Amino acid sequence: MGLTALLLSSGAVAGIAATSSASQGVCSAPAAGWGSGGGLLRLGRPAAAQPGGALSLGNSLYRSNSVRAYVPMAAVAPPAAAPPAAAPPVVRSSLIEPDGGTLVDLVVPPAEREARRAEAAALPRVRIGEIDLEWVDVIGNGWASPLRGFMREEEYLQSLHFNSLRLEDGSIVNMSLPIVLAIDDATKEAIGESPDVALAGQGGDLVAILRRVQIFKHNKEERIARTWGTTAPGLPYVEKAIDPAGDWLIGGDLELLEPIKYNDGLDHYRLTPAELRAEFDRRGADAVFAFQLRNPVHNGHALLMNDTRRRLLDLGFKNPLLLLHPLGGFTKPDDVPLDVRMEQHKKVLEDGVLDPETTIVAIFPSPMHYAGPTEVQWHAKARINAGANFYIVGRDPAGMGHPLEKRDLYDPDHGKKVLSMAPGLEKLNILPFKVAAYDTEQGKMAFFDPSRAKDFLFISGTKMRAYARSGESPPSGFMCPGGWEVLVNYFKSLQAKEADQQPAPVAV
Ligand SMILES: *[C@@H]1O[C@H](CO)[C@@H](O)[C@H](O)[C@H]1NC(C)=O
Ligand SMILES: CC(=O)N[C@H]1CO[C@H](CO)[C@@H](O)[C@@H]1O
Repeated sequence: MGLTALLLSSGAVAGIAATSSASQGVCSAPAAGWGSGGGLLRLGRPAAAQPGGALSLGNSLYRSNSVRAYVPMAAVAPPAAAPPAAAPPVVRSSLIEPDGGTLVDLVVPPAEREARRAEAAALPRVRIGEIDLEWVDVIGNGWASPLRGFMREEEYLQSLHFNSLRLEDGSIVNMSLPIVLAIDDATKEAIGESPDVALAGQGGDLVAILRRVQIFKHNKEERIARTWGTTAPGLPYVEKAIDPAGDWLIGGDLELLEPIKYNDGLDHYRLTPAELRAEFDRRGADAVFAFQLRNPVHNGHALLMNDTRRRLLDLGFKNPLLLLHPLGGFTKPDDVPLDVRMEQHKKVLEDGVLDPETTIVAIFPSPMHYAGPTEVQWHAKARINAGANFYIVGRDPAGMGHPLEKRDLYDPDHGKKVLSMAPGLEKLNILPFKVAAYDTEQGKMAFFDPSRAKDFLFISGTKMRAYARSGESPPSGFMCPGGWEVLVNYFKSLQAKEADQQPAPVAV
């Protein structure tokens, strides 16, 4: 194991969150001891899992913000040289092992599909919702490895209470979010004593078989309180997927009758963990740094991602690749929708803000919980399974504004602190990472310089919306013109929709 968390802070990442939380756009001073000026870049022992790699990065902590702090690291031996171009491609075991050692793949092989479908047709049927289907995709393709189905009670309790699962061999893997399927009384009744059930989509189409099922009580309040740390009304996932759900949970082993397709024109972006691993190998990556996001990419993000790559090169890696990994499942209604974000990301690559040669854009199919530090562990864990060995974490990952009060639901620094303290990660080096914001002096996104704080502008998602609505452009250099145009069109279409929804004046 060796996932390395690249811990970034406020600025660029904060500046894009499309929420209206109280501290949006404010550059909060980082807690003492965590480097002055921003976030932390944490580097692990990346070459350990690599054949022939002799890179040892040591265990000391670098908490100073000085660039010199990480210079000694460049002195260590570089990773094993890549094979000459003419040599046949080396089959790698990959950069980092999936949790539990093997990548889970629960899609029935094509030759067996017909028989399995016929079997499914005769089983009691559970109608699943859109978010459940996203979880079927997530589990089926191994994002949640070693989980092989919706959680039974034992797994549910471990996830809820320990944020992890103990495997048969005694080893422990993270699982900070319970992945469960709820059913109502009538469905429970219909299943009766059947050991297996079929899962059907909203249109009645058979999707999967759930085997050796176990049905147990769905204590919603307890689940919500333990996952979110609050039962305040207005939590988006709770309102969408838990409040309306049944009072029972059904766990079991999943078998997908075929790969899930969304048919939204974006399926080519939905690379499975196995496909991503193959792509990293094909491109000869010797490090992969994942960036989870659910917002448009601005130049501050690009600056951080470029800088991360440069640091990895400085450390001796020859071909670090960026996995730009937008979340594609459920998001709250005021987030920018997936199709618009993908269009925007495409423009960012076309406009050369990120280098297409060293960037892979793919969709992470998980639904969003907005459960802050609890959820960020899930986001990191899933990327281990996809083969990323570096993980970038910014300010307030997976957080949102408090639904009732004018403050963030979670301390914006807790996500990165929790990741940096996750058991098993303590033998890592911590490197400072600076904050990026719009530098009005230079007229571009730049690393924040506290000595001339007044020159820096933090552009929040809310501010972006305001620019787009008023037809005003953000300062040039904030986002590439192609990417900005995509957003303007989206925000304008929203405005038009809202205008349509205004109640028509009633004649008296
Ligand atoms: C990031 O790197 C690419 C490729 O080297 C470059 O074209 C682009 O301008 C850089 N972006 C930023 C924001 O620095
Ligand atoms: C990313 C992360 O938090 N990984 C940890 C998951 O849990 C195991 C077992 O506690 C740790 O070894 C990992 O470091």
